[in-house]
Amino acid sequence: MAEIFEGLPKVEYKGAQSKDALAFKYYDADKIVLGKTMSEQLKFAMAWWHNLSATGTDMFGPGTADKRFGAVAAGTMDHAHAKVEAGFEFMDKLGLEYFAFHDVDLVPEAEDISETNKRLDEIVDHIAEKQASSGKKLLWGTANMFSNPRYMNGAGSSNSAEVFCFAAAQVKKVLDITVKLGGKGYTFWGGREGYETLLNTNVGFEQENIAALMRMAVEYGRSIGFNGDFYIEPKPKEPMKHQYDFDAATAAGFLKKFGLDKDFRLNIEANHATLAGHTFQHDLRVAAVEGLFGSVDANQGDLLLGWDTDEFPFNVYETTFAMYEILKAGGFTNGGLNFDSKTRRPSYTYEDMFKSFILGMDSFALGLIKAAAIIEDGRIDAFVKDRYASYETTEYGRKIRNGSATLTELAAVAEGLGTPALPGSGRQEELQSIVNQVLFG
Ligand SMILES: [Mn+2]
Repeated sequence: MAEIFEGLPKVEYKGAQSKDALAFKYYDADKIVLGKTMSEQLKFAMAWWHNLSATGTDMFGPGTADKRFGAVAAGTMDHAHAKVEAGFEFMDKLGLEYFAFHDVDLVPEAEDISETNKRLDEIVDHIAEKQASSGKKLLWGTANMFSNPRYMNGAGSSNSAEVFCFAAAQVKKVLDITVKLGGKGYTFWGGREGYETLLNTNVGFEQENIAALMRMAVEYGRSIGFNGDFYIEPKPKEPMKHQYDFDAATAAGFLKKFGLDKDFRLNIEANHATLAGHTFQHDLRVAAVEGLFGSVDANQGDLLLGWDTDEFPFNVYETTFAMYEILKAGGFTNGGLNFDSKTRRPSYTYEDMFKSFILGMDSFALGLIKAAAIIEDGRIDAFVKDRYASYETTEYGRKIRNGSATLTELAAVAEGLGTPALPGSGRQEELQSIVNQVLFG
């Protein structure tokens, strides 16, 4: 197969002083940070949809990028094969070890699902061959259950049992593919699992049905040898007015209510967290606290806009705080950092695809280096520990923690304390200064 990204090099680490636009300044794959290589800590993945399929189409105009990759026409099986060749050449040149896809990113959908599945079998054989020769791995697979008009009211949450069956068929097929390609994750992003108006919606019924679909996915997946994690990817809105997987806390409650929390974890997307009115860091922390931290869709939004812009990560404060949370959660096991990010519409060249990933990977590499430095510095962790010290240094504090305290005895303690001391300064500004000192030296 001819080289597709002709003239674009294998991207190398050249260090922070380099002015080579096609080199990494911070991502040094084999460098050890907190006991693991950067590539092990970061586990970068390429999203098939944005990188190989998206052309910049928006509701105001057609695409600007030509992503036929040498195929005569887009939307053909020739094009599907060309995307496989392009994807593996791209991953090789960028040093990406993982990829992720939806079923319909891989092949054009046919009228009949049996025909779509035949097309998938053909392309999955091609991907498997490329994996065997390159060692690239599938981070996770997912079924697109939001684009086809049949999913206008959702998939698991659809009012139509017929549509539910199509959703089941797609989930089953993608689980088969995920197992065949050795994937360690299967993601549910509930694109249209929500509602436009409560006037036509039975919320409890729809949530039970979503859980039923997920339970069937777990049963089927485990029966065919899928031993990875299932993920819910929270998002509060868009395309629906309200989506059931609103944020990490809502998704955690849902998983625990329906007994799915043993098999499911959360795939936290930066721009979805911010749409929910949280920071990226907040949703990562909630996932970790719930014991559900799994994987990350890496991108960044524009806080001045009310929709999901899926930009390549650029803000190093954000990547630092994200990596701080990820390291504190124990790092990735089956999950990784999937770039659910797309070039801006005017950045339409192959070179822009490379530079986008260089930006995203360097931003997260820098975030990893700085988060490790904050942890090694130790002042912030020490302050947080000390802030709760009264629960260790007093008997009543210890009893509150171990669950043996009563209101009566604590009321007696309060009476004995007279005028209580204030709880100690939060020292937010001091801590923020420490962060700046670590980031900028
Ligand atoms: Mn997004």
